[in-house]
Amino acid sequence: MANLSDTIVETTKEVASEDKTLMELYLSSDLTLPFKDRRISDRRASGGMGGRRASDRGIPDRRKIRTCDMKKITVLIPCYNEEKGIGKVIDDVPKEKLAHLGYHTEIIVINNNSKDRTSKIAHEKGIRVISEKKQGKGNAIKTGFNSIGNDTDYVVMIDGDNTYKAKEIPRLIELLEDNFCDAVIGSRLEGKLKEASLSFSHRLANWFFTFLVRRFYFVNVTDTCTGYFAWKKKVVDELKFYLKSEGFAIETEMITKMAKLGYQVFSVPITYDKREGSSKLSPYIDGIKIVWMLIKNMSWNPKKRAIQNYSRQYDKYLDASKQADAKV
Ligand SMILES: Nc1nc2c(ncn2[C@@H]2O[C@H](COP(=O)(O)OP(=O)(O)OP(=O)(O)O)[C@@H](O)[C@H]2O)c(=O)[nH]1
Ligand SMILES: [Mg+2]
Repeated sequence: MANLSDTIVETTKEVASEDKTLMELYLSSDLTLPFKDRRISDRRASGGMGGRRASDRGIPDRRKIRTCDMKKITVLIPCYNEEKGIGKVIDDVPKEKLAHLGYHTEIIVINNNSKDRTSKIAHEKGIRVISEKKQGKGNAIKTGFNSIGNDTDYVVMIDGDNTYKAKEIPRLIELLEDNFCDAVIGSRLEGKLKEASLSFSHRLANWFFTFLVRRFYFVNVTDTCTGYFAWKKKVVDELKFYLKSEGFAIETEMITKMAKLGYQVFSVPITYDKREGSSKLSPYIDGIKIVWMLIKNMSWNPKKRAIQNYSRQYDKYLDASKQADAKV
């Protein structure tokens, strides 16, 4: 220790003319500190007094993000007999990375009469599980939307079969956080398709549906049948009142109705892997429902629909008040 003190004293004298403080000396040296001083070690970690701080380099400084300042992401996972994939999807959600970026994460599994261990696995991992009795992915998503807390800022939807990679969530959120758009979809066709993940016929059908959406709805997306979405919460709050699909046409319905509602939707490339467990999709029946949804929504008018809903509610209110008057 004596040697260390001597070195410091000597060096201090040497650089006194340069007007450096003792602390700066410690910071610029590789010497081990003879005492614990968090201010000094912290400064060293961030590159010294003259160095650029993490926040200056575009990296959020975790010490500066107070818990109350954090935003919240709610991740919805619709599941029907997904015991093989659900655990992996939950584990893959990058909670720590998102916390570092300033986000809390809540995961909600929407279980639809699964006969396997889907619900048990999610419970064991401490995840909130909601049961929806009406079968179908569309029904599950609508229930999920109605279960989101008001404290949520962004909503993510991802399948439970481990085809999409939850660790890519930050890539989708970035576009929303930057206000680049209101909703983001993960594109498999412009992303990384792992071996045997998407058959040629499914790829072809996707190209065709995507062409129709781009041509007739003017949405600049590259994969309309994807199961990976992220929205600003305000979009979900409006969109949920207009959704009717019970099954796999839900994605097409959401994209086309978002376009009609005037929201900006873009795609980002994602990874798509071979599914775990068996598929619930009926290619022909669901394909026809998707095409019908595309045709039907071309004449869909959200304003007219909103007025219709409002006048229906108003009629109900008038009926109720007439009945109340009759009783008096
Ligand atoms: N809650 C609920 N989820 C469902 C239902 N049907 C499908 N899902 C879920 O929706 C997601 C997509 O279903 P998949 O069977 O993977 O359909 P797909 O991804 O279009 O087709 P594949 O390429 O074969 O995987 C999965 O997480 C399913 O568990 C349902 O009736 N209820
Ligand atoms: Mg799937």
